[in-house]
Amino acid sequence: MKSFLALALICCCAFPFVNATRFVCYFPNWTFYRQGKNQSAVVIHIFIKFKFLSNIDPFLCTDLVYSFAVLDGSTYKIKIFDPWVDIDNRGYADFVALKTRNPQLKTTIAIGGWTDSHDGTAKYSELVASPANRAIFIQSVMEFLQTYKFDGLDLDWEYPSGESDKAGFADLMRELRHAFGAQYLLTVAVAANSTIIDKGYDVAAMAKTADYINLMAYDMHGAWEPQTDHHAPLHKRVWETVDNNIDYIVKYWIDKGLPAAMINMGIPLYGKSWTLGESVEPDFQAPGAGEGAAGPFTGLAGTLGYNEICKYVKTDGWQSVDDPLELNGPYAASASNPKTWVSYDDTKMAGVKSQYVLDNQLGGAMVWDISTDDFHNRCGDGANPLMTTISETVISNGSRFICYFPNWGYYRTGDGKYVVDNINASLCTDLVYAFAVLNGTTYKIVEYDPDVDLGTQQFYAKFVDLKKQNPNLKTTIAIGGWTDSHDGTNKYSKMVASATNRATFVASVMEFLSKYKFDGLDIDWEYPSGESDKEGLAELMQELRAAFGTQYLLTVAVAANQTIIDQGYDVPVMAQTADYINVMAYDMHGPWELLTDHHAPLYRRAWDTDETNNVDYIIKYWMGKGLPASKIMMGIPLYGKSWTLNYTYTEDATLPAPGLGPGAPGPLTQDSSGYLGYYEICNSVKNEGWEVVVDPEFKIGPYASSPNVPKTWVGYDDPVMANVKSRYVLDNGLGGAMVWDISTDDFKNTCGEGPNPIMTNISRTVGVAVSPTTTFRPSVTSTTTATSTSPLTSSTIATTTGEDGTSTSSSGETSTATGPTSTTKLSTWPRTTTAWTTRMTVFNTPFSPSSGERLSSHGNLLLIFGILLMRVLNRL
Ligand SMILES: *[C@@H]1O[C@H](CO)[C@@H](O)[C@H](O)[C@H]1NC(C)=O
Ligand SMILES: *[C@@H]1O[C@H](CO)[C@@H](O)[C@H](O)[C@H]1NC(C)=O
Ligand SMILES: *[C@@H]1O[C@H](CO)[C@@H](O)[C@H](O)[C@H]1NC(C)=O
Ligand SMILES: *[C@@H]1O[C@H](CO)[C@@H](O)[C@H](O)[C@H]1NC(C)=O
Ligand SMILES: *[C@@H]1O[C@H](CO)[C@@H](O)[C@H](O)[C@H]1NC(C)=O
Ligand SMILES: *[C@@H]1O[C@H](CO)[C@@H](O)[C@H](O)[C@H]1NC(C)=O
Ligand SMILES: *[C@@H]1O[C@H](CO)[C@@H](O)[C@H](O)[C@H]1NC(C)=O
Ligand SMILES: *[C@@H]1O[C@H](CO)[C@@H](O)[C@H](O)[C@H]1NC(C)=O
Ligand SMILES: CC(=O)N[C@H]1CO[C@H](CO)[C@@H](O)[C@@H]1O
Repeated sequence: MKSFLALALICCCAFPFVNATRFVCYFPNWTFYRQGKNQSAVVIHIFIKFKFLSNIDPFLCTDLVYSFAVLDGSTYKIKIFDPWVDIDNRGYADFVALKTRNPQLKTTIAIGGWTDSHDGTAKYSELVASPANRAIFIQSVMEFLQTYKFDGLDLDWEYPSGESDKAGFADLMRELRHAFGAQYLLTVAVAANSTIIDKGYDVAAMAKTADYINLMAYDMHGAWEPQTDHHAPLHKRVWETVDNNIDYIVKYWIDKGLPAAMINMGIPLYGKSWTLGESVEPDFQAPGAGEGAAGPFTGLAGTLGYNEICKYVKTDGWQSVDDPLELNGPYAASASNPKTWVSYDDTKMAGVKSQYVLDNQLGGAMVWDISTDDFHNRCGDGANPLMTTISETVISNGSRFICYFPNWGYYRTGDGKYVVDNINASLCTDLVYAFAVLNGTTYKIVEYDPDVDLGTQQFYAKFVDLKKQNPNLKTTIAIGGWTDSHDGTNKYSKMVASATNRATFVASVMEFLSKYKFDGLDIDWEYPSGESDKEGLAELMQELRAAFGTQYLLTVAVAANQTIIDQGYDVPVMAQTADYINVMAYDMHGPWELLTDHHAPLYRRAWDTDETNNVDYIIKYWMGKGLPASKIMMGIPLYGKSWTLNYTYTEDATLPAPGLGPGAPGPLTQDSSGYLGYYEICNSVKNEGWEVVVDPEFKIGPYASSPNVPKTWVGYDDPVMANVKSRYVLDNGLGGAMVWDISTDDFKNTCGEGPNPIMTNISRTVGVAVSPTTTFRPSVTSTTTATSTSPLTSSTIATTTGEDGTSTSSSGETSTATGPTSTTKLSTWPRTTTAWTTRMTVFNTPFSPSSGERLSSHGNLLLIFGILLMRVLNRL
């Protein structure tokens, strides 16, 4: 218990903002048995269900709960319910094996459920009432979790009731927590009924002992009642006489002392149905005549899976009626008589509820249960449309997307000018303002450009104000950068070397963050080097963490060079103190070298003599030194590094090609020689005939070269390569992606790939920005049936056959294109060639003079000339 609490404290201090929202999904064992119409169909169906288990997207949920194991009422031990399904058919084994595909996933086992809690015995009451029974139970649970490799236990006793149950259940939870320590999750599925809560739960004890609770916020109405109603209403409706809605219950739990962050709000993937009498008009509060007929897959009267309902609505003419006020989800009614009336949550309501989870800072969402989402995509909304909506809203894969904003974009002109207003606040999770600087005399953090940061432009204020557009956004300030780190004074080394200077710095940072309302500090010292720097930075980070507590984010931008990492960073201390680390995985090659190469290669290529100089190696190097993957934000450049090639060299550019130094500055960025923003490159390709060559293996992004002499050669990442890198982030369980910097994506959509094409792809791929869904979402027709008797102003929904949704989405696509004139150019752009591999083989070992005719034909003179030129350029 102590160790658990201590661990919890460490965790909450070290990850103040990285409280990845949970999405808990129940997986029921009995789907295996669902029947088709005849015997052979049964076998086929069982087969499909097993396939279904192996087809579960292991990234959709953060926690999967296997339902159920049961309580043996004679021994008080946890017991396998159905050995044929759970063991013989590898139910448990395949389930926990999903973790091999997503190492972050938690797979737990639930005990109980309605049936086991109501087996006519009082076994749960007897269990919790006796210390001896509890001890036996806990021992059996420990063995069970270990044997079957579950990550924890979910208690689904429906429901403890009365003082003895309440006290006994609290005792059981304390004892389970003690036995589990930090090794296993302890969670509880709880009621959404205030009477039951009062009677059964010692909320204070649960708050101390559970990792989280799953609020079963559904079944609040059903065919046991005489009138139809929605079984999972989010808010109070006018006809509610007693408070019986989710919002009320969530707040009830919080008022009783359960932290909001412990609550996972249940969202049903099924509906509750009534049969209506012959002459009854479908509506809320319509007189019902018992349970609706069973569905073809779920086979249970009074209940229909979403997969059944959406099919009825889509193809069988059931009318679905939406609540325009979004107080509850829709209902649907069959065309036939007697009518079946069913209330359920659709993708829209799942989105509304997910947003409620975020707005109220709950711990997450939960669904019961994953077997009734439309996992086969029968309704054309995509596979698992409800769960995907919830997942994309509340967890987004837990990834972060860190975006650097340079304040000097203000000084660019024309289409290059980039100010705070150009930022799309919903693409990134964290925006970092570059840069503030260190005053080398006072050792205080100070603004770099007072007129732009404050003064006339008020960039700081506008920047932190972006949080109004995206309440989940973090806005931090970076200190340092290349120039400030290289001002010739060694001020960063001096600052970290002295305890007094560090204290001054930390105090100034606290004042700065509070004054300008930043959410944290990003340290961009390029680079600490040597023992004194390394120790000093480690101490500084510990002191900053102590001062920040959980109030501010502490992050560091770090090198992608093995030597520099070894010389400058105390990785274990950084892992403990930083919220996350931004790996500057670019500038790994540049025109200071004689031969062109891509500056941010993801993988080693055949000719790499240095196996360490690629992103993959460096990311793994950081991990090997003790930085958890979840704290690594992998940098992706929004710019290219360019060379000027040999003047007379008019053949196609190659990789590598002999360079004569940096390419000319870009027409809009004009930042420096050897550097081009992505929008400059895509425009050169689109409008000036630059030729693009793409690596078919995507070990690196493309390179482009100008047709004119002297040729410019530039290696860069485009949206396709950014997508490859984003998938690398996901596949390796990294914390997220980072970009340097947002002012050079094609933010004005000058190339017709959409605004911010690279950032948008990263954001959507790592799951930050929600992808537009190609849904069949029914469109509201003009036949509004707002009647005076109806408690809702309900509008009748016309159900589409799918064509409607498709045409909407494709017309949406056309409207985002830049216009008819651009079509022809677009069709020839981007220009790619497949000649890549043949060209590369010529230069397999480029550093050896004998390697290939083209290189040797340039001779040593070129190399010598290049070195001289480089020296000259380096001085400039
Ligand atoms: C029984 O199931 C088989 C296999 O799915 C199917 O081909 C056949 O039509 C079904 N028969 C009936 C009567 O539904
Ligand atoms: C809550 O549960 C109690 C006891 O089972 C029941 O009598 C009551 O009707 C429920 N309340 C609501 C609002 O459903
Ligand atoms: C900002 O990005 C989001 C996510 O991609 C997108 O939906 C939205 O349209 C963008 N906003 C603007 C103004 O481009
Ligand atoms: C550092 O701060 C001192 C005292 O405020 C000031 O006089 C000096 O100009 C600052 N130095 C720089 C480089 O800004
Ligand atoms: C890494 O940095 C060191 C020290 O600055 C430098 O000598 C070396 O060339 C760099 N390595 C690579 C692969 O860039
Ligand atoms: C990102 O780019 C990849 C590769 O071009 C593409 O397949 C994918 O659809 C894009 N993703 C998004 C969300 O735009
Ligand atoms: C999460 O990451 C996995 C792994 O690449 C991916 O397949 C999945 O689609 C992502 N999920 C979301 C919701 O973005
Ligand atoms: C450029 O390339 C040409 C043709 O390969 C070669 O003859 C010439 O020496 C090179 N120029 C320089 C400056 O190296
Ligand atoms: C505990 C529990 O409900 N388990 C289910 C597993 O599958 C069997 C077979 O259908 C069901 O009867 C059980 O209810």
